[in-house]
Amino acid sequence: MAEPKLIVVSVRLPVRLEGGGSDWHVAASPGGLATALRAVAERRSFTWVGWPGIDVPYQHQPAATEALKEYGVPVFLDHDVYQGFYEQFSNRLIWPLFHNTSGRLKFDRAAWYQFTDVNEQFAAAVRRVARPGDTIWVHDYQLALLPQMLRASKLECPIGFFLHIPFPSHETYRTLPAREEILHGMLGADLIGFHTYEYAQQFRSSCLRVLGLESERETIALPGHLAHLGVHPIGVDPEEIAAFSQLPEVRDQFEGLRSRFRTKKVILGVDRLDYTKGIPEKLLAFEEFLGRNPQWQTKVVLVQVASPSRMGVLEYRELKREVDELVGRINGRYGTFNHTPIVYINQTIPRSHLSALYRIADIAFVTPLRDGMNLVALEYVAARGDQPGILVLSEFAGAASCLAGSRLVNPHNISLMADVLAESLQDTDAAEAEFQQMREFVHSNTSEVWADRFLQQLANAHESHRSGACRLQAAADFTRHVPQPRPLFILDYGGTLQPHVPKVSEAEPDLRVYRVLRDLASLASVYVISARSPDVLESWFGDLPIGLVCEDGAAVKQPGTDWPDMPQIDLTELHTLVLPVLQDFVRHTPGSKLERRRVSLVWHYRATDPKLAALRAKDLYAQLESTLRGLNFTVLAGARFVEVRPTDITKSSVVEQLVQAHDETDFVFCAGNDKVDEGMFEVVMRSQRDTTITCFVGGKDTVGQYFVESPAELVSELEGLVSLWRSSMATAPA
Ligand code: GDG
Repeated sequence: MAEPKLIVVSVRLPVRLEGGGSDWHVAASPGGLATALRAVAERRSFTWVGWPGIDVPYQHQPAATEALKEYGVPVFLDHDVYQGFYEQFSNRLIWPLFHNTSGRLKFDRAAWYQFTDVNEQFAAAVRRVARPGDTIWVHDYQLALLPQMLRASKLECPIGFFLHIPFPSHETYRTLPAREEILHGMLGADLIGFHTYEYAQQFRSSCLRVLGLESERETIALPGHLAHLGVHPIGVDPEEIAAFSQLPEVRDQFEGLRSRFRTKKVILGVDRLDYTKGIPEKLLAFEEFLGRNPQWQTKVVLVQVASPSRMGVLEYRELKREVDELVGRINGRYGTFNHTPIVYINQTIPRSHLSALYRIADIAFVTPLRDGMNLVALEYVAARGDQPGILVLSEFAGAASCLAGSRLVNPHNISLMADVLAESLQDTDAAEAEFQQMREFVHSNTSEVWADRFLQQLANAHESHRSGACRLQAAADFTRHVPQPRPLFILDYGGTLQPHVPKVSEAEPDLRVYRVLRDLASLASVYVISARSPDVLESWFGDLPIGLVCEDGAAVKQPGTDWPDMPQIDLTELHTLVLPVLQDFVRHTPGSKLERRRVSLVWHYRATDPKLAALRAKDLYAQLESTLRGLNFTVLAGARFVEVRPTDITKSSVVEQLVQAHDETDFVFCAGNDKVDEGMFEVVMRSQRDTTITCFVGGKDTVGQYFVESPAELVSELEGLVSLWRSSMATAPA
């Protein structure tokens, strides 16, 4: 069998296809990602899936695929679709929004369809090459829908997603028109990686606000799936960068620059020409610095490399005009016959030139308004070897959270940046300690370490899924024949057999639920547990030969009998101690409400602002626990409710009674959908019967042995079981 491989999926392949017709050749086009993954690619079987960077007519695609065979699997995109997917949706909507420049938003429905369509095409390409056990690592926002599409294909592969750009605050995120779809798309991954803790937290907060999904610090539970969050700041390869800087061509470049700037200090900016990179702000700060420090006017030069980027997009063309004008103005004002303050290079320069620039620069001036990480900051530190340099860095770059030793600036504060430049130029020789701190980070968090850590966490995340509950369909394997004596089924109702609905009046069982209970009752002892009153349960199920448990444990009606009297319980403490607390919480938590049941009080917060509700629920739980200490009442924290009820009247205590009352049976099946139902599972699993099946409805994150994703799936499994047992009875020898 072939060795399991790593499938890397990014919008661009790390090579560019050139040529045409049946004559294609491949040119290297390694970006930061290819460099970062080089070490991993050398150690394991590896495939890259991506767009080859050129329009290839349908009839020439086989030849182009053949030419690319060694480098990866191409996804060919029509020019129009690519425009909508890449330039419109990715670069004119997600990019500005995720970088907090939402004034530039453009939503175009056709582009959204093309975005979805391209993600589908990538999913199809991955499905063609993926084998069970392979690892799939999807990169960046353009492919944000892909993880969920791949999960839906049930590939049996760990799926990782890494976001290279920032994740915005939920206030910004929620303005995105396709906000639910994008979150769901990313949440399909086993592991979602971010450069910083802040981005991971903002993602969690958006999941809560937009999707109502509560989460743990590093996991978000979804039906049938647990998405892990990881903080993995990307690195560079400092040894390779240092070795490259020693190549003869780089040395020649360096010597040329040294003699050219012999008597001057050099400040360096290297950016794609992008409005997130803060290039105008940097130029304005330099202008102000020159104005306020005439002694430096002919002794310092700013070399600004601004490599052209996305020139098909209007905003980028406008930025180019703005930068051209600023450079012209500053050079006009402060330039002399022998000195040009800003050396402006609006081209992509060869790597050897860049490397020499990193070495000559006394100060790297990196000023993005927002940036996922910023590789230039890391490359500058790596390229200098042992020679210290000063990094003036925007606090809005992800790198700011890692590079202790950099001089942080707010790029919106032009005067402050001018001050920091002036200070830094005074003490370029005194920056050794700062530089060592940065050096340590860059050498310990290399690109290889980054990739290895991500992939290790991905493997762990995937493994932790597999060791959890199994999907219920496996249960049928243990139980081909109707167990004898009669099996026992204990089924929660709301959220388990029938989905939760906002209005109580719409909560009645549909025909399928009714029928499956009726059929099951012909083979098994069946009990349904609900929060409803005896009257409601009677109106729904009164004519079925099943047991009913009202108000989550207040009373049990045995099959074929009448309801017993409700228990007489002293609820004084509930009404004197608990009721005022809950009323107070209702007053202070808009959207929450109080439900008075016969034996319990319930505070519901389904309609409350999720973040406030989560905080209030925790407070309430803690307050009630201390109020009720030593009393005979229990606090239950369920899905969007907190309930107080007598300790011996809970679902778990009823299940305990039912299991004891049916001590003849060796088969107990119990299903529930809430955290508070887990207590029922524990009772059943402790009961020491030959077969216990405890099934959680709504995902694997449970102490139960099995799971299904929805009430509909549970009902259909029960239908399957009934029909399996009936057919086994029909074929059994007389
Ligand atoms: C995204 C995120 C995150 C630039 N000009 C030239 C040139 N470059 C190289 C630099 C560097 C790369 O391009 C730029 O990387 P950045 O990190 O600064 O920015 P993005 O391209 O926006 O990358 C970013 C990154 O993904 C990785 O996760 O850090 O936040 O936005 O490597 O050296 N290279 C050459 N000539 C140039 O003129 N040869």
